Amino acid sequence: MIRLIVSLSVLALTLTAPMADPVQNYVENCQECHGAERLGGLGPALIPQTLGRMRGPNLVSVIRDGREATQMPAFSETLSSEQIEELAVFLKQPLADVPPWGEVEIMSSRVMNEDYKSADTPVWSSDPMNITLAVETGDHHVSVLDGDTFETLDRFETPFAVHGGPKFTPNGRFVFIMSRDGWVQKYDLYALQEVGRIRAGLNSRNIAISHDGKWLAVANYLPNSLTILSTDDLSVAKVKSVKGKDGTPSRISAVYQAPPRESFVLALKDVPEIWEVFYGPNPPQMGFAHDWRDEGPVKSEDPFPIRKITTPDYLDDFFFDQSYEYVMGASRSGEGGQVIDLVIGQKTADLDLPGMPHLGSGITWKYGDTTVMATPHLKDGAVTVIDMSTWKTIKRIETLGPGFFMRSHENSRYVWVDVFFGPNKDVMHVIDKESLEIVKTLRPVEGATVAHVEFTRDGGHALVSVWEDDGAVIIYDAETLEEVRRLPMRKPSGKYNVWNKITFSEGTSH
Ligand code: DHE
Repeated sequence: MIRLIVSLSVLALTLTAPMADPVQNYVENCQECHGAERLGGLGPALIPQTLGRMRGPNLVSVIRDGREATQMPAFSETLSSEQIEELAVFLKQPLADVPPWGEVEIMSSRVMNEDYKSADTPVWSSDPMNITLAVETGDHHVSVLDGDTFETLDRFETPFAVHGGPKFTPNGRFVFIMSRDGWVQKYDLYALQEVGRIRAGLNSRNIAISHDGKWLAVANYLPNSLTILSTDDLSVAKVKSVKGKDGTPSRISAVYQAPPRESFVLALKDVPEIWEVFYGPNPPQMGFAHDWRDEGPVKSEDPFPIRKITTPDYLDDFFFDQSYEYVMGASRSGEGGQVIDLVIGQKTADLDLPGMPHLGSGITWKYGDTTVMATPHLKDGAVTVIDMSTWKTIKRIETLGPGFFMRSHENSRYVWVDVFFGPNKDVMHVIDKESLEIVKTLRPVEGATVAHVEFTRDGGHALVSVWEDDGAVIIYDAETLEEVRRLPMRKPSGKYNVWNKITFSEGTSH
């Protein structure tokens, strides 16, 4: 209790008294790398939107001890523990003003690699369709793996704190990678070189690439905008400020591509709406029942017209059926879900999805004469399996704790799901697609977080991350479930196989 009162009074003092000390300490020690407005520079942005997500070592210890393998030094010799605590409190304060981040600012952030030399054919001899990327968040790199030999073809530096799946051009040659600070990096897998990067937002959620590979949509929290980039040269094609039908500004929960509709579909975080942003030549002729309402009819001068659909609840994340007509959305409350029919622009079913489903990592497979969708839950030790023809839950598979990611492959009879949270974070369940039973529980490194799976192109091997700083990617035989090889890596997170991604394998999230 006494501790609580002391902390509250420290907090009150820090918030009410002018923050001369932490502000001054910021200017003297941090500003050079993290920017005058805490929006990043050489180092990442230091704002609550980014720091709130900070996992692992907390802010105070990073300031005190520095961050290994980065240019972040330790300040324990320069600042007292009290000053470090105060600085951490200051950094968690929201910015008083969010600076404009429109086309001009975005374009001026663009840095193209002057040494980049395009290669029309790969400079390596591996199967281009079996290249697999492993994101290493420990030191902000990506390893480019040959999916047959598991040799590393390249290991390149990414912007700080990559989040979400990288997106490949349809031919698998270029890949786009996004960081939480809104940087988008373009990398040429043939030439094994970075092409360039641009800061499309100040704090971003994820990216989606159009089915023709021409456009990249960047969903931002800060500012409330959707940035559309040309994939060719990363130039800005459009910045759309995001406001609901009634003018309420909103963050974007996530954006995904809907190839047959030639659109990007996004859910809004602060307004109960789904948006569809068309990039095709003449969307009204696609035969959809458009609900342009306050956007008015499609204007030919706007190459990216928006359709706004009101939803019964806010959507935090969502998933498409194979036809891309239906959107399965998770409600913010985490207590259920809804199915929105994009053709008629209305909710058509409710989903029994308690426990905060993580729909972004949902997958589908054929099950008898129907198709099922399965999703892990961030707050429940279960995987829910839903029949996509009736939208009914056909099974809840109990797991050893809440999970983040799941994966399968057309050629595999198994589904892999992790247990990301809690005492069993070191296990990976393997579920039989037919019996819907857990058939094996792997515990490759006792006590280490084990998460996220990706398959090789043929589904023959499954790559699993040991999500620790001195971690590894473990390669399993996907049939015998035996370990084949271990590749040491720095806190590997997601892995992404070119073929599985560009063909929209039903076993992978899109
Ligand atoms: Fe993610 C994908 C949202 C926290 C690692 N995460 C996604 C996607 C969304 C999302 C919408 C799909 C984007 C895509 O691929 O285009 N993530 C959220 C959250 O709302 C949440 C819960 C809170 C937040 O911090 O924003 C969250 N995510 C995390 C983490 O804490 C993880 C484990 C570590 C990290 O890097 O921040 C994490 N998310 C990932 C990864 C993917 C991802 C590795 C890509 C998975 C894939 O296989 O495609």
